[in-house]
Amino acid sequence: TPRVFSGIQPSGGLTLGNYLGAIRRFVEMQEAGTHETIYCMVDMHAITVWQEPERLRHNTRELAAGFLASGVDPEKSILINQSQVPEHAQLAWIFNTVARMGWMRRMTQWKEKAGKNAEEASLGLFAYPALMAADILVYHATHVPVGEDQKQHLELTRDIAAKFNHDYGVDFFPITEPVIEGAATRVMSLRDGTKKMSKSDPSDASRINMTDDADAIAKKIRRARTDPDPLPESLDGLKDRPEARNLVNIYAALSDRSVEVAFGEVAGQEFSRFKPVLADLAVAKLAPIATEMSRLMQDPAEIDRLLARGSERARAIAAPILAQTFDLVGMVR
Ligand code: AQP
Repeated sequence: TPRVFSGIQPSGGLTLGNYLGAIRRFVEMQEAGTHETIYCMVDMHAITVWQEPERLRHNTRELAAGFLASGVDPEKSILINQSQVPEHAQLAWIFNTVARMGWMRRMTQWKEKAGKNAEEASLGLFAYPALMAADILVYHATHVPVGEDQKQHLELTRDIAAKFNHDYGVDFFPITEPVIEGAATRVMSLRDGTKKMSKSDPSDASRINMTDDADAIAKKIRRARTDPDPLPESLDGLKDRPEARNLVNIYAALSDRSVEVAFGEVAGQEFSRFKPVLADLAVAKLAPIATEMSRLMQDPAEIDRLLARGSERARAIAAPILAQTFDLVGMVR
C-alpha cells in the first residue's frame, strides 16, 4: 500500500491553522483507507529554534493529545515522535550531502525565520528541509498532506529524491506529491489578514489555539479584525478583503463545505450577524476537542506508551529502507 507521511512541530500549542490545514486532512486520509498513514510530532525540527526543555516535553505530549482528540486513531495510523525513530536523523545526514547550499538558501521559511540575523541562526534551521525530506522518504511516502506554506519544502524533497536517484543511478526514492486541499489551506492571523496564523505569533488574539475554551474562541472571533463593509454579494468581492476572506474560508472549512457553497449562505451579511454564527460553529467544532485534549493530558504515561508503540512500528518500516540507502551509498555495515 502507498504511504502518507506528515508532521507538526511541538514548538507551541496547536492552532486552528494547523487543524484545518493539516490535522483534518490527516484524519481524512486515515479514514479513506487507501494509504498507510504515518503522523509525526517533529521535535527535532522544533529545536532548530530554542525550546525550553520542560516546555518541549509538555508541548510534544499535548500535540499527541491534539492528534488523538482530532481523530487520529493509533490503531489505523502510526503516531510517532520524530526523535524516537533515529532513522530520520540518519537519513537526514545522507540528504545533507545531497542537497546543495543554493537550494537551501532559496527557502522562504529560512529567509523569514533567520531574518536579517542569519549568522546567528542555527545550522539546524538551515538544514531543516533536508531533515523534512528524510522524515518523508525514510518511509518511501508518496503523499504528504500539508498547508500551503509547506509547498516549497516539498518541492525540495522532490529535488533531493531526484538527485539521490540520479547520483547513485537508481530509482529508489519516490517523487512525493503534496496534498494541499480544502477551503483553508492557509488560515490567516485574526489580527492581520496578510499574515499566516502561527503558533509563534506573539499576539494570542491573532490565533485560535486548540486548547482555547468556548469563551476564548467566541471572544477572539467577535474581536477579529475586519473592514467596516458587510460581506459582498459575490465571491469576487472578497478579492482585496483578506480579513473577510479568511473568516469565510474558516466558516467553509469548519462546516465541511466548499467556499462557494458556504459563502452562498452568508453573502451580503453584516459582520455583526456573520461573526456570531461563525463563533457558534467554531465553538461547536473545537471546544469538544479541547475538552478531550485536557482529559488525555491527565494520563501522560498512556501517551508515552502509545508513542513508544508507534515508534516500534515506524522503525520496522524505516530501518530496511535506511539499510538499503547505506548500501547504495557504499557504507560498510
Ligand atoms: N495558518 C495555517 N494555515 C494552514 N495550514 C497551516 N499550517 C501551519 N500553519 C497553517 C500547517 O500545519 C502543519 C504543521 O506546521 P508546523 O508546525 O510544522 O510549522 P509551521 O507551518 O511553521 O507552523 P506555525 O504554526 O507557523 O509554527 P511556527 O510559528 O513555530 O513556525 C504544516 O502542514 C503547515 O502547512
